[in-house]
Amino acid sequence: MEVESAGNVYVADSYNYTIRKVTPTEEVTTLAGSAGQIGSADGRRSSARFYYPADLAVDSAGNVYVADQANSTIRKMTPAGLVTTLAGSAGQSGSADGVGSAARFNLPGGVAVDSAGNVYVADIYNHRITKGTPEAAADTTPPVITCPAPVLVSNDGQCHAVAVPFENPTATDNFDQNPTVSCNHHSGDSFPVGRTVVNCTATDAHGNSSTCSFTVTVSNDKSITSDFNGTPIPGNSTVWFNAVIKASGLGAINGPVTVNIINQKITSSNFSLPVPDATVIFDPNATCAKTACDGSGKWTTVAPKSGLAGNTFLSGLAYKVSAAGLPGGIKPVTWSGTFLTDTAGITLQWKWAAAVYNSSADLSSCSAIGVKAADDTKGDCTYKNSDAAGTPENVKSGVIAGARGGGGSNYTGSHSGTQTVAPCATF
Ligand SMILES: [Ca+2]
Repeated sequence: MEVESAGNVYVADSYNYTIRKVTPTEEVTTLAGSAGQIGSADGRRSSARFYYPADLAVDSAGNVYVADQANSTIRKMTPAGLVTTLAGSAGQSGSADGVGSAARFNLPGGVAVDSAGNVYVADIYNHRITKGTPEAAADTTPPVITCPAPVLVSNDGQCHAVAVPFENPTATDNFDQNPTVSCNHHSGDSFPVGRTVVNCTATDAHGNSSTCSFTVTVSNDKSITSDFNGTPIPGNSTVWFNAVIKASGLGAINGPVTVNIINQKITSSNFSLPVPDATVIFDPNATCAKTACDGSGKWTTVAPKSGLAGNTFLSGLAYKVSAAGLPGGIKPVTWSGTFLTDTAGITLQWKWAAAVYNSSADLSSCSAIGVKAADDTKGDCTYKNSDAAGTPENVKSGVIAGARGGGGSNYTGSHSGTQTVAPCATF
């Protein structure tokens, strides 16, 4: 029972399972619940149900807090008569602390509220007093948002954009049953060939938010299939896969031209190797060619835009062979990827090779192996020799026969057939 400032008396009518009010003129009304009807339903006025409401408290705004004892929950009724379950879960007794429905009580018998809106519960069978902070202040927890897995769709071999449907992210929240979710791209939007990052945000009713992102890749894969090794490849050796390009059409374009290859894979019946993205920048201000890789294994090569003889290194991958080695006669082996450029009008002559390095040669760090960036005997910034673009100069003494190489001075292996590629000008 509680007397509020206006003189109204609020009563938890335990055995009628109702909340009642007595005015100063002794008029008695039932505020919520229905006499004789046991339950735990939230709802307005008589549609709400209680199960032995043992005690109540009224805050300065007129909200009524109820220790709904046999439900082991704390209920809240607004001045408009809407009853919700503030804390606990009906029929689930326990002693867990938590927010909202995650908290547990064991037959709570008393409730009080202070001027700050903190709710105190006498949790009798747990022999303790529990404090709950006000809802708005309590929810500082952002929603949990889950983005879909990366989306990969293939177009029809052309460079136009395609509509890509995807599963929307899902979000849950400690208080808000339906946090809003929005993304900077929508399912069914048109996506260009290439990789687009979709950023999404979930926001709860109190303004807490969290983000996730995923990628939508529209591929336009080109591939080159080649024979591979005639003889077995020894265990613990490394296969150095390397690819080169020669660009044409650069002279008609002002400024630098960038080429990217994404969605690269090297596949065969014996292995399926994802290859990090790679970039080549043909820079009118570059006087020599050089390449470097980052921690993810992505190669970036900068080469002069004109005057370079031969090929330019594009991409490489060191594949450490297991102790069991690889059998002879693996074929075919296919290298595929999607070519992109920032400048329309160029074409690329693309080919790949693979050489084997013995178990003593360490190719595990791409930044340590010293890859030659250009065929040109003078055009590489570091290696003024006749080695082919893609030679791992710092480990080349370890080359042995195998894959597409015969050992000796064939540090890259012999090249596959050449494919002419018109990259999609989509970035
Ligand atoms: Ca929240």
